[in-house]
Amino acid sequence: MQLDFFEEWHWRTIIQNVTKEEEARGYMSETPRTIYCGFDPTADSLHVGSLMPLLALRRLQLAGHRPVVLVGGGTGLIGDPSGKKGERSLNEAETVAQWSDALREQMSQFVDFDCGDNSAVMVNNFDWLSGLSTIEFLRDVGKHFSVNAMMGKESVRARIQREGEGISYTEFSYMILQSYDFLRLLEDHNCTVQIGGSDQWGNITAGIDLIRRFGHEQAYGITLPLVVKADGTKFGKTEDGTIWLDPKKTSPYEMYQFWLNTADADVSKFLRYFTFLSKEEIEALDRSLEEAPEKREAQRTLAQEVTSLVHGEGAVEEAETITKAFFTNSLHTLSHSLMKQAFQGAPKTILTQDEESVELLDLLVRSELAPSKGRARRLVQDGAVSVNGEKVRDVQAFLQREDALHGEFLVIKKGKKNYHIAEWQAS
Ligand code: 383
Repeated sequence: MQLDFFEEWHWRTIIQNVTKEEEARGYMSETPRTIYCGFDPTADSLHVGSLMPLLALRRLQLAGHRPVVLVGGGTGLIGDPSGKKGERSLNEAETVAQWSDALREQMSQFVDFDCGDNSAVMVNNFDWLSGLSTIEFLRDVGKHFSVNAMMGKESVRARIQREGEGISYTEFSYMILQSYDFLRLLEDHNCTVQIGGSDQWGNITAGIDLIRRFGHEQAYGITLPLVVKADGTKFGKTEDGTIWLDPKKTSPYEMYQFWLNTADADVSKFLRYFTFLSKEEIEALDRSLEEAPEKREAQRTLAQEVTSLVHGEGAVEEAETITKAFFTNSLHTLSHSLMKQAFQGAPKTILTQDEESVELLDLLVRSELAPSKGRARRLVQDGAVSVNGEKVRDVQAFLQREDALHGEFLVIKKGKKNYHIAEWQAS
C-alpha cells in the first residue's frame, strides 16, 4: 500500500491548498485514513465539473485510504453560496430527494464499495441534518461560530460587496451545516480529512475550526484547483450547453467529442487532471503533442480514457465508430442506436405520420438550415446540401418516407459540418 499520494498529486498539479501541509502529509502517509468529499443535489445529474473530486476520491482509495462520498440531501435544500454570484432559488424537497438518488447512483461508479478495509462509504447529510432542532443547532453548533469570521469568508464577502446582491440568512448559514457534517463524520466514521474544489476552502476550514472546538486535534483539508482553460472560456460547457455525466443528457459520443476537442494548450494539463495514466505515459503524449500535434494523439487518448472512466470501454468504441462515420461521410451505415446517439443533442425536425414525403426546400426552411425558400434553392443549386450522404442538386426534390434510414431518419448536411436530422415520429 502506497498511502502517500502528495508527490504524485503535486506532479499532476491537482493540489491547490492543504491545511498544515507538512503535518497533513505525514498524517496521511502513516496509516489508511478516512477522507470525504460532498456533492449537493442541485440538478438531476453531475457534470464534468464534478470529475476532479470524484477521481480524487478514487485516487485516494487506490492509494489505500477509505473514501466517504457524501450526498448533500440536507445542504442541497439550503444552497451553498460559495462561488455563486447571486442567491439561489430553493428547490422542492421532493425534487432534491430525487436528485440525491440520481447522484448516489452516478457517484458510486467511481469508487469501490466492496474491497475490504478501505471500501467506500456513501452517506447523505439529510439523515442527520433533517432531525436537528433549531434550539440544538443554535446552542450546540452556532455558538462556536463568530459572525465576524463568517463575514470574512470569501463566499459571504463576495456577495456583500457585490452591488445589488447580498445574502439571505439561509445561505449565510450554509457553512455551519457543512462544518457540522465534518464533525459528525469525524465522530461517527473517524473521518478526518475533507477534500473539495478550491471554492470549498472556506467551508472546509470552518469545519476544521468547529472540530477543534469539540476537542479533536487532527482534521485536515485539501482543495483541488479550479479547472481553467487557456482561452479563458468556462470549462465543461460547449455551445450546446453543459457536459453532463448522465448519458441521457449528454451522449457518450458527445462527451468523447468534448474531450477530443481539447485545445493543444490544455491537453497536457487535462491528461494529468482527468486520467489515471502514469507519468511516463503522459510525458510521452506531451512529446507527441510537441512533435506531431496534427495527429492529436494526446486528445484522442484523453477522450478515450475519460469516456471509458465515465461510460465504459464499449462507449469509447461506439463513439469512435460514430466519429469515423462523420469523417468519412458514411453516417448512413450506422446502426439505429448509434444513429440516435450521433444526433442525440443535435437540432431535429419532427415529421408527422401523415407526411409521406417532404419537399427538400421546405424542409431546409423548416429546419432553419435556410432562412427562406429562395436561399434554400441557392444552397441546393450550389451543391451545398446532401441527404443521407448523397448530394442533392434537384431543387424540386421530394424526400420520401421510404428513403429514410431505418425507416425514420433523414440526415441533412449543409456545407461541411452543419448537420440536421429530420425524424419521422415512431408509429
Ligand atoms: C455539502 C456538504 C458537505 C460537504 C460538501 C458539500 C457540497 C459543497 C458544494 N460542492 C459543489 C457542488 O456540490 O457545494 N458545499 O456542486 C462542488 N462539489 C465538487 C467540488 C467542487 C464544488 O460537488 O469544487 C466541484 O465539485 O468540491 O463546487 O458536508
